[in-house]
Amino acid sequence: MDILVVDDAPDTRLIIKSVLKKLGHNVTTAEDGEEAWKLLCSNDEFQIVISDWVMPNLDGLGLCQRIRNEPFSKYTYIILLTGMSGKTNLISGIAAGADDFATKPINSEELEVRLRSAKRILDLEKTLAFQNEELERANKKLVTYATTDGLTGLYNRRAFQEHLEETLLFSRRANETLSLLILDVDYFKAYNDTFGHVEGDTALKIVASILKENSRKNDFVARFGGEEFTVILPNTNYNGATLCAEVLRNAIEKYPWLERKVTISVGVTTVEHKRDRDENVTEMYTRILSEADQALYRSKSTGRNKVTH
Ligand code: GH3
Ligand code: MG
Ligand code: MG
Ligand code: MG
Repeated sequence: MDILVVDDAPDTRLIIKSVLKKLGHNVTTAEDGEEAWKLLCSNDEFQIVISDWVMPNLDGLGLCQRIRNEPFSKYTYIILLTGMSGKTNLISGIAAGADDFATKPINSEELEVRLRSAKRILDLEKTLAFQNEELERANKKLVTYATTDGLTGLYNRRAFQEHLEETLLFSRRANETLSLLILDVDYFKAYNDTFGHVEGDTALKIVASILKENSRKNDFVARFGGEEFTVILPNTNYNGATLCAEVLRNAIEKYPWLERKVTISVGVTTVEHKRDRDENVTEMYTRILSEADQALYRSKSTGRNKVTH
């Protein structure tokens, strides 16, 4: 193990160092708490600190407190050395964050067993840290699964709703304009009926990737369900949103479709937040979605493959 020995008495440092070396540890020494602290801050290898209590500049208690107040990524096990064996000392040592105590003069057998006990704690800590990392990785994966559409890899409806609600609240607070597009593939039932569901799925994947490729970095593209997609356009007004929608509609129309040309109809709605409405976020979400849906319906009923506000 990598051990930092802190003592202002040179002979004590030497004795402890030679005992620890014999036990097979890597040892670094410091003359007082300040020097030890500098070493700890510049090197995260030290697993154990064996520190004298009474030292000039920064004493053992002060060093303990500093170590415990600093969120080092790994746990530092602290053994305080003391010549005094009064109970008040133990209490203030533990209160400052010490894990164990050893009395001077140093007895090598005592030090050896105390280090073995330290190793048990450090091993346990390492296992816990590893398990924590695993858990974090698993959680990230779960979040991805829960927010991703399995077919297209776009965000799913759940992620869309969450993001739209957040964006609506943010834009209302910041008094920013925001637009929403709903896009629906035209006559897709017929496409499926003619070419089958597998070809239909492929077409949906292509539509999804065209939407993604032709959107800006901050636009939020999702599969709302079936052959319907949504795009949240933050900080975008009526003209900007119409332009974006037209780019998407055009890109899909121009794609070199093999079987049959696929087109989409788009409904656009823009939220100005001009008057301060007393809607809660769910009401806002429902209203915006229904406005975009009505616009989509107008696109459909006036010929399809078009963008309507
Ligand atoms: P419109 O132009 O009015 O939108 O006509 P449409 O045929 O697209 O509308 P409709 O809602 O009647 O049909 C949607 C079709 O989309 C029905 C369904 O078979 C198909 N569909 C929905 N989800 C999927 C999917 O995940 N894969 C495939 N292959 N087809 C899907
Ligand atoms: Mg001392
Ligand atoms: Mg539909
Ligand atoms: Mg459709």
